[in-house]
Amino acid sequence: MASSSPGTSCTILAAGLALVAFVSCADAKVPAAEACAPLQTPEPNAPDQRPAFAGQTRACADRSNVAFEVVVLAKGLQQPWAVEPLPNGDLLVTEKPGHMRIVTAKGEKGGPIAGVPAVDARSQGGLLDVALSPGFATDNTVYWSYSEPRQGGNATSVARGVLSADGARLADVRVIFRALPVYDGDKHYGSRLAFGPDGMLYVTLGERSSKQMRPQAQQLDSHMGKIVRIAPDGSVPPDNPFAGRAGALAEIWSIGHRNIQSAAFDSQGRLWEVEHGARGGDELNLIERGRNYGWPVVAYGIEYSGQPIPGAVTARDGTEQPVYYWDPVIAPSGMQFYTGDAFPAWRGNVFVGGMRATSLVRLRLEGMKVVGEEHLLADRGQRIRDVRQGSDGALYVVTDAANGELWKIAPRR
Ligand SMILES: [Ca+2]
Ligand SMILES: [Ca+2]
Repeated sequence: MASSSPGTSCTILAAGLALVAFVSCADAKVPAAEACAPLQTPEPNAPDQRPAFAGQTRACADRSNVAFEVVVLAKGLQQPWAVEPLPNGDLLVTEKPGHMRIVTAKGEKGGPIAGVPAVDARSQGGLLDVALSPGFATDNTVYWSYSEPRQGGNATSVARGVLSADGARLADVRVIFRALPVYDGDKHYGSRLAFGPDGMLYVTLGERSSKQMRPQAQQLDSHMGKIVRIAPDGSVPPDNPFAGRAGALAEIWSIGHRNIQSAAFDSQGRLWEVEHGARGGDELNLIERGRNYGWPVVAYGIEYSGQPIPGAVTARDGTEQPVYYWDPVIAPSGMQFYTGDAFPAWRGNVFVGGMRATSLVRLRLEGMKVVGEEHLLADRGQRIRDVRQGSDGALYVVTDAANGELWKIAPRR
C-alpha cells in the first residue's frame, strides 16, 4: 500500500476494489470526488459532449450487498408491459398485444380480463401501462394506457374501468384521455401512468419518433412529447400551467420529452421520470410544473444513425438539465422509488427497468444527485420492462419478451 509522499507530488491511496480512493497531496488527505470507479466504462457515443455538472453521468459503481432471491412467479406472458400489485398480493399484468390478466401471489395465471378495448399492437404499440385508482380499495377502478387505433392512424389513449370482484372483466369502460394529433406511425407512445399526492393522474407521452413529428415536443398545441395532468374523470384541472392560454392544450404539465416509459413519485411527492433519449442520451428528470425538458433542441447523445442531432445543443437557458444521463443508454422502462421494509438498505433508492442494459438499474440519490449506480439481475440477461413494489415490500418485475416472465424479488430466506 502506498504511503504519503513528501513534497508536492500526489499519491493515490487505493484499497481493495478501489471503489473509494483518497488522494494524498503532501500533508492533506482529502476524499477525491471523482476518484471512484464509475459503473459505466464503455466508450461514450458522444465523447465530445460534457456533462453540465459533476456527477451528471457515470456515477460511482455501488454495491448494495443485499441478500435477495428471485422467484419466477409466471412464465409465458406475451410481451408484458406493466405489473401492478393489487392490495391482496395478486398482480395485475398487461401484455402488449392487448391482454390484461391477474397472476396470483402464488403464481397462478388467470385468463384475459374481458372488456379491454382494441389496441394497435404493431412495433412499440399495444396495451401499455396500468395503474390502480387511489381509491381502488373501494372503487375497484383501474386505469390503463394504450395505442388506440384511430381514423388516419393511432395515438396514445387512457381508459378506465371497474374490475369485477372475480377479476374476470372490466365494466363501465370509458376513454378519459386521447392524445392528439393522430399519427400513422408505430413508435414512441410513452406511456406511464402515475397518480400524484394531489389525486391527479400524470400521463407520459412520446413524440412519435419521426423527424417530422419530433418538433411537436416543443409545441403547446400538441400532446406529443409531453407529460399531461388530468383529473381521475379525465377533466382538466384548472391550475394546470397552460390552462386558459390561447392555442395551448390545457392538459399539458411539462414539455420537451422524447419517449417516457418510466415515471414515479418519490416519498416527498415529487414526480420523476426516466426517458428514452437518443443514442447516448437516456435521462433521469425531476419534473416541475410547466418546465421545458429540451427535446429535440437540447439533448445529450447522437442520432441512432450515428449523425449529430440536427440543431441540438446539450444545454440552453430556459430548458431543464437532466439530473442524470446515460451514455451508452440503458433503454429504460418502469420505475419505482423503494419505500418498503423488506430491504431497509434500499430505502430511498430508485429502481429502473433496463432493457438494453438487461438488468434492474438501482440508483442511490443524495439530494438532487445520483451518487451510486448498480445493475442488478444482470446474470439473467433479460430485458426488464417494469418494476413495482408490492405491499409486502418485495419488488415485482416483468421481462420484455415474447415468452415474458414475472419475477418477485424478496429477501433471501
Ligand atoms: Ca403502472
Ligand atoms: Ca432533456
